[in-house]
This record gives sequence, structure tokens and C-alpha cells, in this order.
Amino acid sequence: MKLLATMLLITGITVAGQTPALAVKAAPDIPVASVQAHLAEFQRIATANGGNRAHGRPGYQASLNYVKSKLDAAGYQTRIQQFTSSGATGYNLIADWPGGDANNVIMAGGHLDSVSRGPGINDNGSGSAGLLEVALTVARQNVKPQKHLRFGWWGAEELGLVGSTFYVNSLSSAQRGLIKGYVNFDMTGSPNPGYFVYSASGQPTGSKAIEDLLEAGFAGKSVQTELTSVGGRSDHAAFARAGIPVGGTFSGAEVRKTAAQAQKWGGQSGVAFDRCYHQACDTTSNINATSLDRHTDVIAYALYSLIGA
Ligand code: DPN
Ligand code: CA
Ligand code: ZN
Repeated sequence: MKLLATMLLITGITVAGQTPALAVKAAPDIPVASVQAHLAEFQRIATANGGNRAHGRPGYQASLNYVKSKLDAAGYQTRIQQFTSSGATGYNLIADWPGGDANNVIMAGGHLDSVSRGPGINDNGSGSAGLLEVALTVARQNVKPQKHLRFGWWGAEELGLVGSTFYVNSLSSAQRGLIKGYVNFDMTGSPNPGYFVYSASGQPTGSKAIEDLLEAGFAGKSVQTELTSVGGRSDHAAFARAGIPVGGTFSGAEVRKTAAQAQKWGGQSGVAFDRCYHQACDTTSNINATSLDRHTDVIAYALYSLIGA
């Protein structure tokens, strides 16, 4: 009885009397307050460092230190990768969760830099904070995945996908071949939000399996989605060019919400999904908490499924 209770605890399955065949962990519901706490820290960092977290500026370095220290304390193997862009040193943060099949790697990532005009809390504090909280949840639950899980926080995306491209170029073709999927999260808390999934057909190696999985994650929360063709506008493009299957979610940027979209998702039609896109007003006030919560839960859902948690 004691052994059975322990087993049920470990597997997270609570149905009494049923012995699970596999130790499958249900995808966690990430508390949005935990994600918002990371955003508050990014905002504090920007405010203390000239109002931004941009490549080559002290606010970027402070953001990197914040994310890295959280991951280190949680048991991740972290690594900072340096590169040079526009005469300044840039940094990627790579974090590996120990364990899983090293020949089957699943990656999730987003860019950590802001533009120099503002603090970049939606673009892309939102994706960065969501990825961080999902990573910390994996650690807290001591997930033992089948596949190997790796996260990336990219530098200098706003200068043209510089950090993610540098990372992909640093891999041998054999190493690239081990990465079975890359999921990108860039802008997830837009104030007039949409629930977009990257269209697999909009990428050289867009993954229909990842597209379906992300759609299923939203459907499980009764949120309708639309496919969007994000092309080369974020870091997934660096992975797609290297032949790695990619996907992602997005809550919208400068494009205006249509009447049909406002009908479906609420919010204001004829207004940009993010009116503060690349502006000084991209602060913690520029975040829709419901969007941040839903997109982050879908990040967790997709990753737990992809790694075989
Ligand atoms: N990465 C942002 C940018 O290029 O400014 C915003 C963005 C993300 C746009 C995802 C499209 C898709
Ligand atoms: Ca949640
Ligand atoms: Zn941007």
C-alpha cells in the first residue's frame, strides 16, 4: 500500500487502484502570476538600465544573469555562448535539462533582447518569461523525459536573428540532425491578443506535427486559433534554414485585429494586436494576462508532449 501510494505520487496519477503502464506526467497548469513575476523583474532591469534590455546594453546582460541564475539554482546545465554583432558582444543562453535520449533533442526558445527604444516586455519578455517558468516547472517536478530537453534564450534577434543564427551555425551537421524539433515563443502577452500558431506551410521545415500539437493545446483550453505565416520574422527561421522541424505560437504585433478576430477572441477590432510593438510603452502595462497565461500553458503542453514527459 505504501509502495503503491509512492508510485502514484511519482507518476502524478491519482486514480486509486490503477497501475499506470507508463509514468506519464500531465502537462502542468503554469500559474500566470509566476510568469508575471519574471516580467516584473525584466521591467525593473530595464528601468534601472536606461529603459531597455537591448543587445550590447547593460539591461541585456542583467536579463541574462537573471534567467541563468534561476536555471542554475534549479539544476539546469547552462552555457553562455558569445558572439559579436554591430561591434558589440552578444550572448545566447543555452540550458540543458539533464537526462533523456541525447540523440533525440527537443528545443524551445525565444529571444531575450529588446529593441533599444523600450523595455520589450511583450517583445519578448513574455516568451522569455514563459519559457523560464516552464523550465523551472520541469525542474520542480523532476521530469524524466524520454527525449533530451534544451532551452535557448537568444541574443540580438532584433538585429536580424543574429544569436539564433550563430547558435545553429555553431553546430555540426550531425548535431543539427539530433534536434528533432524547435518550438519558438516570441510575443505571447499582446494587449489586444490573438492566438496564432505558426503555419507549418509558411516555413522551409515547418512541422505539421508541432502545428497540430500547439492547436490541440489551445483547443484543450477552449481557445480558437488561427494559423499565421510568420516567415523569417523570428528565431525559428534560423532552425528552419538548417533543416530542423519548427513551430511556435504568437499573440500578434503591429497588424490590426479584424472584426472577425475580435468576434472570436474579444478585444478591439481595427486596433493593432500590440500598439506598443517596438515602442517605449512596451512595459508591464502592455501585457494581457489571459493571453500570457494561455500561451504559457500551451508551451508547457507542447513541450511535455514532445519530450515524452
Ligand atoms: N520578433 C518580433 C520582430 O520581428 O520584431 C515580432 C514577431 C514575432 C513578428 C513573431 C512575427 C512573428
Ligand atoms: Ca496557467
Ligand atoms: Zn521585435
